[in-house]
Amino acid sequence: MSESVKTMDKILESYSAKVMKNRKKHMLVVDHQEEKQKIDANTRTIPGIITNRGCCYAGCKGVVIGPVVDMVHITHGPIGCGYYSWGTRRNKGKAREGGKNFLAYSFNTDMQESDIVFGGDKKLAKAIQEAYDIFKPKAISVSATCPVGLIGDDIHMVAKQASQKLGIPVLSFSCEGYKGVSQSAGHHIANNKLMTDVVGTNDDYEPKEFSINILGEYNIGGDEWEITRVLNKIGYHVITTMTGNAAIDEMAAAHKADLNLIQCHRSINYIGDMIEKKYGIPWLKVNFIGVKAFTQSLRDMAKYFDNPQLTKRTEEVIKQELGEIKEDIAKYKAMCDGKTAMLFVGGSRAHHYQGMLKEIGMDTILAGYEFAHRDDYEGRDIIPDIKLDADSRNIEEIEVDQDEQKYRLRLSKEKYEALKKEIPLSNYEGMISEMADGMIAIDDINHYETEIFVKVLKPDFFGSGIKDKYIIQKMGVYSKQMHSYDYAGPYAGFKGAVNFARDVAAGVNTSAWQYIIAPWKKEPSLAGKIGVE
Ligand code: CFM
Ligand code: HCA
Repeated sequence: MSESVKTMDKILESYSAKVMKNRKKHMLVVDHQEEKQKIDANTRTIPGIITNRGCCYAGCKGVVIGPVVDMVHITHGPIGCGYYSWGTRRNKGKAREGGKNFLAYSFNTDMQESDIVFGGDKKLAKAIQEAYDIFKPKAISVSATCPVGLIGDDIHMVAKQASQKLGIPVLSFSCEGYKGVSQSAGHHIANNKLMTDVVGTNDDYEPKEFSINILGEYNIGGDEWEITRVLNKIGYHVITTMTGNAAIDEMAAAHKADLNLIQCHRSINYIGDMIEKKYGIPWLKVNFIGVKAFTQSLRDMAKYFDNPQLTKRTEEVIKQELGEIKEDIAKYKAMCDGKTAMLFVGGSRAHHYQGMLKEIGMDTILAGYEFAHRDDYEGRDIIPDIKLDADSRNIEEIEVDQDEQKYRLRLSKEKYEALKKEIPLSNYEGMISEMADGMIAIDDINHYETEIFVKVLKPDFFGSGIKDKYIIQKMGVYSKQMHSYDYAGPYAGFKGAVNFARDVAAGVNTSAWQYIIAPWKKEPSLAGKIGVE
């Protein structure tokens, strides 16, 4: 029996029968001989277990809506949630020419006891007005935290009235933290509102050739800037990125694109599906992390557009960019070769970084997600198998509006079906398909399981979040926050790959880890050596 299987069994045996039954379904050892491996995901964490998950408000305000630069984002609730979702994610943004960027601000209604008792809607209306008077934003968002749902403030009515009075969109989100089982419910809530109230509202935009949107990319540490640098060089026109460094008018013109790219499937697949259904624009699953994956994604895009100049330019740019980074990657590979990694991140990075690690010679022996759904592990074709719940895709209500004159429908049904066989068009294979046999896939890992796996399987690198990073480092294993990249980045694209390789090479090779056990615990103290003890 492999060490991985033994460790999994050891962990499960230490649980009570009920917990064991639950956790057993959330972990597996990859075996591609088995026809279709199933893993439980997107279910409630067992109370008492120390999870790395966040909440619905974090997924809606913190993740999807928060990065839009020219909107004022108001958190309606007591101050804590607004404060702790302020700045830590490192989603960067710049003002457009003549425009504004409010990312450095934290706007909150700071509800007090009296607001909880007598209602907070008047305070919210005042806050919206005040924010408008001072900042004159193009749009405002209002995100509800737990107590707002409990006392029943009608934030949607307040937002509607404010929008009519001020003449700007005021988007309200009932994303109370307790909804759903994780951040995931918040992604869905944010996606739905962006689709109903923003996408499709800017018809003035005149799309250029090769127009695309990048969905599920949040410009953490500047990733989006490195990706668009390369895409622009090839000749693409990015109408909007959702929502890293996004601007409201650009998102409103998303329906004018030829193709949607989906980087993080988990947080934005709803918009990808809804745009496809409503406007007939397909989406392509891409991966911008790692040289090979980025190169492959660029080639898949060229296949979609099927234009000789674009294809030629794609190859030229790839060649040129590879030439510039080849030596650096080889240098860092030599420092990392043969080392092992574990990855536990939100809902997509545990997959995206495996290829990058492999390029520097590191195998990922365990990988998992905090809040992904089964399709992110097993692939989209398992969908009919999933019990639909409030937190699942729901595109039935979307009106179909496929006017070929108005929108840029590029593909006939036949071409679409033919392309689907060659590239991941409106399809995602999931993380497990790319993991090697014998590796562990684990959902919603808890701190106890993390400790055991790290102690027994001794990885050289652990890609983690803030909640687990220091526990892992205290065990003598280099741990990097894959959410915020600690203080570094960008890590996406060609130049990002070099940054990542350099940081990992430094982290796994530092001599710091040998001092985790104090030297005097391993060898006699100086006093002992000279015989005075
Ligand atoms: Fe998507 Fe993200 Fe992720 Fe995510 Fe997140 Fe994030 Fe993440 Mo933190 S949207 S699922 S909800 S790639 S904030 S930028 S790093 S957990 S793996
Ligand atoms: C969130 C945001 C987060 C948290 C990161 C972490 C991020 O889900 O609330 O736990 O280290 O990327 O900032 O995922």
